[in-house]
Amino acid sequence: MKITALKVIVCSPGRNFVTLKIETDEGLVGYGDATLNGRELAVASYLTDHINPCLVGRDAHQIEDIWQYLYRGAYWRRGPVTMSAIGAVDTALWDIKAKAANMPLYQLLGGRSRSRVLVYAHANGSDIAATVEEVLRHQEMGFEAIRAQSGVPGLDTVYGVAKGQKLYEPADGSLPAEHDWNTEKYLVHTPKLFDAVRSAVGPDVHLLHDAHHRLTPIEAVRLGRDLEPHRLFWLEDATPAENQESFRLIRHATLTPLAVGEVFNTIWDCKQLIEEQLIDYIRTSVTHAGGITGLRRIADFASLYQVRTGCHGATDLSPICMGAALHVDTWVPNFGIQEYMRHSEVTLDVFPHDYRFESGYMVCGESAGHGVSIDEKLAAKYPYQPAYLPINRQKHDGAMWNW
Ligand code: CS2
Ligand code: MG
Repeated sequence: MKITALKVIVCSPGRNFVTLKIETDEGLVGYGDATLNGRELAVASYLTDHINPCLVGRDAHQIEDIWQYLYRGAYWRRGPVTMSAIGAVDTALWDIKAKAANMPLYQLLGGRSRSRVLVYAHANGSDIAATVEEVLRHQEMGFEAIRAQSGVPGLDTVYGVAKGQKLYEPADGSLPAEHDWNTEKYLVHTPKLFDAVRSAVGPDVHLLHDAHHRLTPIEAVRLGRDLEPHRLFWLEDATPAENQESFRLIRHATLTPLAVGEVFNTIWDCKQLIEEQLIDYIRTSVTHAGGITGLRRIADFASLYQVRTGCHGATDLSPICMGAALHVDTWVPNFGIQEYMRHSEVTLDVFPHDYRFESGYMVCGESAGHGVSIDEKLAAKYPYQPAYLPINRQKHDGAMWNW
């Protein structure tokens, strides 16, 4: 089966997405997500200008060879732009192969390991009371796992907290917004947040929190210890993970489970974290980790060390990524949990999908492939809008910090 055409669709139904469509001479079409929040056009160009011309005429069934060709052939390996482009090609080719086999993608990976996929929701609020209310609302909706993020007294805007009633969207400016940050205020406030949340929801709800790379290792130990009484499901991105060794301090000083990886794009970013069991969950996504092929390698490696998957599933990954992730989640033996930030209606209209939410769990569809496509006509009504992620500066001296 030959690849006959590759098309990059950049659209903005509620937020920016980059989609790759691959067509074949047997009439089968596959879709991949190539969205990299705040750098969308870099990936769109990497595909259009550098990858797509090399793939026309190749055998669409040769998924692994094409992955190796794109990974090794670039010479300049790895990185979020390269691996998101490879991820989109790979996801589209797996979609095509599953359609050719006339089976849902999870069957091609090895069949069903679970009847449904545990997901976690995002609950956020401007203060503790508002966040508790949101957590209770999500508990009411049937979620068994809920991430709580709240505003921090003394700071105007912090990661994870929506402005007003809107769905939280971090990329909110045509240039990067500059937010104040103060770690001390955050470290004093967050344990109080979870005191209130845990007493409100009781002992059975899985609670999660994302430190979003903003702590040093010793600060992460302090937060991990302060949160131990609340038995979190995980504390995410406790510290930036370029130096994987830095997790030794956190791991050996606190019982709070650790999750890392949404910004990783190859197995090398997390090899030490996994083989030294410095983390409990690996967060890499289908889109950013080189597709189904890349994610499957990481998941299999993680399974050797009792590290479980916890795929990134923010709204800045498209429904195509969510659909593909749910098929991986349905198959993967060392599954942990799937992030599920519900896309807006306008996004879901542009990406017809067959997955569904059922009181705290997601179920992937049974149609051939990963079950998600794009309505190109409707997508064309939502042209790309430049949007950047914010940055943090330390409140007391204005120095750059991690957002
Ligand atoms: C966050 C992400 O969902 C999460 O865990 O870390 O929403 C992240 O902030 C965005 O994907 C950045 O674009
Ligand atoms: Mg995160």
